[in-house]
Amino acid sequence: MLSIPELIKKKRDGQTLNDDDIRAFINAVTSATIQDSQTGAMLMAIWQKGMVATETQSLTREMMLSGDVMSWPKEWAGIVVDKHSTGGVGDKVSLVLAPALAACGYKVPMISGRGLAHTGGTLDKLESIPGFNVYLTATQVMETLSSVGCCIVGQTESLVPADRILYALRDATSTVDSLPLITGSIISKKGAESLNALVLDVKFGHAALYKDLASAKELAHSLMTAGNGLGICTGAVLTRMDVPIGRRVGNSLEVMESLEALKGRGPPDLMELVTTQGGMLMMMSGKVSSQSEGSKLISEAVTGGAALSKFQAMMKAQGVANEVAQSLCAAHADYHRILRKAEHQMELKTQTEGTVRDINGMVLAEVLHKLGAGRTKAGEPINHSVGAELLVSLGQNVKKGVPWLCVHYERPALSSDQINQLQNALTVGAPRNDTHSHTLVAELLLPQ
Ligand code: IUR
Repeated sequence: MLSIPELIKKKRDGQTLNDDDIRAFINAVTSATIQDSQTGAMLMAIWQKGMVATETQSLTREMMLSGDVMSWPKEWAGIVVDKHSTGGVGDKVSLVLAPALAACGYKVPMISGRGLAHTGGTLDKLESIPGFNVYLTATQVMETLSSVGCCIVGQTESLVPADRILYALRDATSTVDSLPLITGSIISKKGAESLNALVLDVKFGHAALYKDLASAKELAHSLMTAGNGLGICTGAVLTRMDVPIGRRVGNSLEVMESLEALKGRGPPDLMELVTTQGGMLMMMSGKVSSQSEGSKLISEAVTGGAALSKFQAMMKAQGVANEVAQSLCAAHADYHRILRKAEHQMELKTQTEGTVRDINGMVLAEVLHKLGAGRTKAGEPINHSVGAELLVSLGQNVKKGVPWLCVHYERPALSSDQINQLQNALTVGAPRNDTHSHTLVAELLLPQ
């Protein structure tokens, strides 16, 4: 067996690591028998030389096996599913899709992350609901899946420990943006959920990790190959991420919009993402013969109220008081009775008349982040009530001086620079009679 310096040299010199090499590296990481400097050097060698598909496969498997791998009752064979998004602004798809899938008879052991940089995290959003506990034990996960069908939880200490160690060192060594390292990190965690089917929402655009369709597609293929290699039927949807999803951005505002969606009043772009991904999972798991048939069932689970009931039951199973869960799910809920409203609201007005051509999600996210909606370092506190509501939609004709954005903020107030940045996020162009076309879903990739 090669020593750690020999393994680093092998990768550094551009040779292909075999299964034993990768197992030795990951075992050393997990057991802390490797120095951080050595791990950092290996990460940089991987960043520079890349990995062939067999290496990425092996890395993903060994990372998955570095901790507990969940196991499910035999009766659940074929129905354990999940989704993953590479991160968007206003992306609240999980909050609607997980309960919709549960309503369609699936088991969804969703392990989500926290927000970092400009993208929000599902766990942070859920924690804006008083009492919501994202840390369930393995037994509690099993109980919640048995009784409700879905849960949304954080990664525990014992699940893919190698990823936690590697992720921190990737951050410290500028090796986050490596295709094999991203693939290993994302898919090892999905592998540990012992899924039957997985759908990936791989985003591209100016508010996404990957800016263009071609590079997003490359990531999608890498993730799909690794997922399918672990025996998970894995498909992907490539979606545009320029304009925020839905009309609300910020943790508690997004919970409100998700609840509205679960009451059948969701914005069309959010619902398109939910039904597309749900439809793909239903087809991939063999329950329906086409994606559109699956999408229709997901849509019915939402409009008929079954998904809302699942969300309510999930909240209760994850620590939310019965009265709170019930109030939030009431047909005409007074959300701010339960979800704290920011102390201040400010409306920004359009500066010209015309057609809304762009609302830059990245700029919006960056300003909200600075106002306290996001964090720069893991573990930092965030302010759940900071966020923004879009008051106009893409393609809408607007007059000069009408409110287009309502910012929810707390002290200190927005600087004039921040107000300018937000004003520049809106592009209003010459009025056109044709309806603005903005196709969200660029392409579906199905497993072979
Ligand atoms: N999310 C993950 O779980 N891992 C990664 O490496 C990235 C996002 I980038």
